[in-house]
Amino acid sequence: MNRDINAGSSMKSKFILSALAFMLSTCFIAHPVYAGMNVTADCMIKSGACVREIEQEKIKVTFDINPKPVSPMKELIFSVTLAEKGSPVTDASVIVELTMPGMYMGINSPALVHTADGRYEGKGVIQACPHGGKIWMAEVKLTRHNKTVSVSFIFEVE
Ligand SMILES: [Cu+2]
Repeated sequence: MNRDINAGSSMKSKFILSALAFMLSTCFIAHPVYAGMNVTADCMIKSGACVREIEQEKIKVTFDINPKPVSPMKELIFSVTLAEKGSPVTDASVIVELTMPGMYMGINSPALVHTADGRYEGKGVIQACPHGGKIWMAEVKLTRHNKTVSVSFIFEVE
């Protein structure tokens, strides 16, 4: 009789232990899994601005985010400097569309305004990712003479 009770309670505690282990493992394993999690940054924003050229338009786009390190839930200044054959482009409308590769994080498109010499600036905030993702894409869209062209920068937040 006594023996049976002991066997029963040890079975029960084994079950509780394995349930706990399962819960812990899903917690650690499931957390970073989302489509797009293997996308890697092509713009090392922590080391400085990134430069890319829009080939058809021959426009050089210099993109930066400050202050560094770039962290979520902090006010950030997005800046874009445009040059066409070495001359500043001062007549563009510029927005930065912020998205996470493979995850819908809402719409976040700070508008930038021209400050001087082809430099456009705007304030924005990068949301905290509920899945722990740190890779974001900034699509810089510039409109000039009723034509919109864009270039993307993939970067990592701290
Ligand atoms: Cu996310």
